[in-house]
Amino acid sequence: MINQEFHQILETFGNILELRNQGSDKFKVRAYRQAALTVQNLPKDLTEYYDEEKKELTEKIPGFGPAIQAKAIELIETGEVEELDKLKKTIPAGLLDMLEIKNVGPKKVKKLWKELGIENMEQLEKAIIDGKVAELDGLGEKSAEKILEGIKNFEQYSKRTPLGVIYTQLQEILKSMKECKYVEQVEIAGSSRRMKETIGDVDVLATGKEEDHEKIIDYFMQLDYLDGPVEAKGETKVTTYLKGSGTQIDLRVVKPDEFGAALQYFTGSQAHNVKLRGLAKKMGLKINEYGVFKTSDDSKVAGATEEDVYATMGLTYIPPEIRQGNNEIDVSQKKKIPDLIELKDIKGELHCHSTYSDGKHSIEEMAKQAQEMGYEYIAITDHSPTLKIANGLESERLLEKKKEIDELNKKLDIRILFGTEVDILADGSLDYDDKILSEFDIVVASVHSRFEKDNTERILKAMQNPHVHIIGHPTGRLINKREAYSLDLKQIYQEAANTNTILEINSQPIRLDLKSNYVREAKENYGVKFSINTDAHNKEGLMLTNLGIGQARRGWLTKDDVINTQNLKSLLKNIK
Ligand code: DGT
Ligand code: CA
Ligand code: CA
Ligand code: ZN
Repeated sequence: MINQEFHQILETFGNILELRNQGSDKFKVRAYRQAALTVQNLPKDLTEYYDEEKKELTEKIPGFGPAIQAKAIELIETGEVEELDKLKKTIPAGLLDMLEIKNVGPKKVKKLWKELGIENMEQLEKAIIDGKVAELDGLGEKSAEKILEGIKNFEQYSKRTPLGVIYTQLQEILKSMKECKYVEQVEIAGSSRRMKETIGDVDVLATGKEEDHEKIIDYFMQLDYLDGPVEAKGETKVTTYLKGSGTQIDLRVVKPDEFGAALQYFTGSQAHNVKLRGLAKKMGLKINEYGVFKTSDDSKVAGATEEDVYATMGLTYIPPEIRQGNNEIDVSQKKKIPDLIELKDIKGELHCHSTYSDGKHSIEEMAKQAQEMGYEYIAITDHSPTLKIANGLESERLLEKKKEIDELNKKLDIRILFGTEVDILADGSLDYDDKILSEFDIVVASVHSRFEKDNTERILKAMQNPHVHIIGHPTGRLINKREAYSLDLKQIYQEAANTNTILEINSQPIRLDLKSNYVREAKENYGVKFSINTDAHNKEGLMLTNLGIGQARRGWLTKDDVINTQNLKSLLKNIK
């Protein structure tokens, strides 16, 4: 985390200096940018370079002059860089926000600021609508429109938190709430329960005796994971914020005989609830957060459990992840809801990194972690050489790695597969030749460059290579950061099916790529198979699989659709 933080700090230094542009700053700007890039690609955590006794960095990091070195040490020791706060005060605060807009860099911000006096996003939006931005030299109608689109995206994104960022915290909250003696039942509802990839706010629902409701609210309020102002506190509801992300969190306390109905209602999605209400109406029923009632005499027919709520409407249970307002209600009426995949079905990991490329832990440490998690196998898929920034492997080191794996396999109770994440190059060829590729047990092929281009041909060609088993993070999107590159998905699905190439569901919180609606289409219309991978760069990262499982369930996948639910023997037999 600290590398990312320092990267951001150095970027901001560079950006502010460029915006102020006082002649002599030019070289400093470049130095900060270079250093920012270096930090992002360091093979180890910055803290690991720090000698606590000598109060200095133990290794010389390329591009770190004395000034940047000092800032790194200050960040490690104090958690902040004081000079940055001072520097920030020298420009209007809104300028840095404007840099967050897609397609807007320091040059544009500076122009907008100097020539039109624009100091924040609201002023920028207004100036675009007024046509002033389009008139600027070097901008024009088209780029003004692009910026406006970027502002809209920024606003939409910046309010939502990636689920993975708060997922563990939510599990902790749930656990603590269950320990409260006044709480009879508690669940996280809303989009978090549906495992949506980003969360607007978190909805917690609890029940207990009516006289205990306020005590439950008070207990919740003193939990360690909450922070910030209390927006509203009533007898049955409180609104506050999560520590860290600042995401809003609501707790509602309801009566025990209404818990199921409330859980159903507040789990949503809204679109699902609308369809459910429509069905209820047709059946002479009325459904709301208090229960299911007969329209004729208002008598209550369900409410205590979610299962009852669905059953009174002639429905089998619908898992939260697929309550999206598609056809899940029809399918449930026909009793055809599939047995969705669960975390316990996963038998191994097929995409992760070790210290042989940009991972933090050794092959042995990664393997032991996987073993502890009950896995049967783990493929260590380090980067190929092209991705120099991530310390890709040259062929001598491959032999070394292979040997290390062979040795470890003799002594460990988990099978380590010799793998690679090979770069798909610009022309769709791969970064290792076929001879080398044939040596690997598992080959994941991924795009790590040319995100602005259409990458259909490139990926099709990679899938046609007989040695490629899996396409890693197929669309390249980064939630809140980067759109997917352009792809003709239908062609990709078709070719994946034709060539028996697996598409990855990458569990990284900001990737979750392939996303769930694509997953469902690829499965149902093309028969594509998937692998749920973590792309872990340290051993803790191996535990992100539950996020990928969430995406897979949202995409209606069962155990049979996912290759790493198979035991090692059938896995090796069934991959191409
Ligand atoms: P979010 O918070 O934007 O990530 O998404 P949700 O789904 O958690 O939405 P939220 O927090 O506004 O409401 C939680 C659930 O409560 C929602 O999924 C369905 C239900 N709900 C809330 N307001 C309405 C409403 O006006 N109509 C209907 N039908 N359901 C609602
Ligand atoms: Ca919510
Ligand atoms: Ca809410
Ligand atoms: Zn990777």
